[in-house]
Amino acid sequence: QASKTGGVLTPTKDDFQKVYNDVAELLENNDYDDGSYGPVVVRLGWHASGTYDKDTKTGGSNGATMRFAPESEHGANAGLKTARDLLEGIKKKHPWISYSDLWTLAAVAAIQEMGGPKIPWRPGRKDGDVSACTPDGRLPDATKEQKHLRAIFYRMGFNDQEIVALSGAHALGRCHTDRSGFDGPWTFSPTMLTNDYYKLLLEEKWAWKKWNGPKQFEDVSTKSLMMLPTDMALVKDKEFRKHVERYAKDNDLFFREFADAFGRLLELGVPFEKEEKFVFKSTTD
Ligand code: DDH
Repeated sequence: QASKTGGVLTPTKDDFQKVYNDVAELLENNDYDDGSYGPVVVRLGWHASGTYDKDTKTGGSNGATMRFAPESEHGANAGLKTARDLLEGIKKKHPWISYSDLWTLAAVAAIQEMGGPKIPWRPGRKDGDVSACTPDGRLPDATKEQKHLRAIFYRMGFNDQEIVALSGAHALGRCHTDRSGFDGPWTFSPTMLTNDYYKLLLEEKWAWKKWNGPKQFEDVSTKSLMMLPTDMALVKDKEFRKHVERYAKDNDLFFREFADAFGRLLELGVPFEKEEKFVFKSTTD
């Protein structure tokens, strides 16, 4: 047991599995959004990690600096307090885990519990202080297109295929007018990870939504789904589109390549001491 013995803390895989189980229990069966906190918890893990800059080796999930202003106040992080507050109860119950390990483990739990692939995960992140907050502007701007996507994700060390794989997370969740200003879900099953995002990108007709909000697309047939300009860039750009087509055809391939890229995202910039990764049991296993 990590927490009860005192002295040297060496949490075991079982200790982390208990954290996983507690997160899993919190996610579903509630009135929040589409009935799950899963999507916003995934987004927390992504925004904590996606600030990484490989050249300066700054940012990334190590530190959990989104706990502090100014990072907590960055426009891209609007709404993520919901996820941070939700996980506060887990931190109280398992005080030995760092926030940075907890947020990334919770994102893994959310992906797995929403029907996604196993994401091998390892502990070792340490919480930092306000001085490690990253400057605003490291996360993608949804109003932009392929050139911007490449600048942002190449800075983290990802390639075109990984950019497309990671973007498939938009099968999950929705945009909120009081957070990003955009509105609506990308798919008809926003609490299940599937390759529907790619299928819809290719198969639906998309047109600019006529409204007073920021420029976004809506599907012509039901007008109930949305795409951001950055999402549409994945089918406009020839190199990106190749991978959209690969994933639309093959969900297993999407799951494998998503798991690789998402697992790496959560590890960017973390000076791990151990190689061993844990694969957590899902509640449905
Ligand atoms: Fe995203 N995302 N994301 N996204 N994202 C939003 C919601 C969610 C962009 C913009 C937005 C990734 C990539 C990009 C999730 C996961 C991931 C919203 C809406 C915007 C805007 C926020 C709101 O109003 O609540 C842009 C731009 C990009 C890009 O250029 C590539 C990636 C890589 C991931 C990931 O997890 C790997 C998830 C999940 C959500 C749904 C959140 C929710 O509350 O629901």
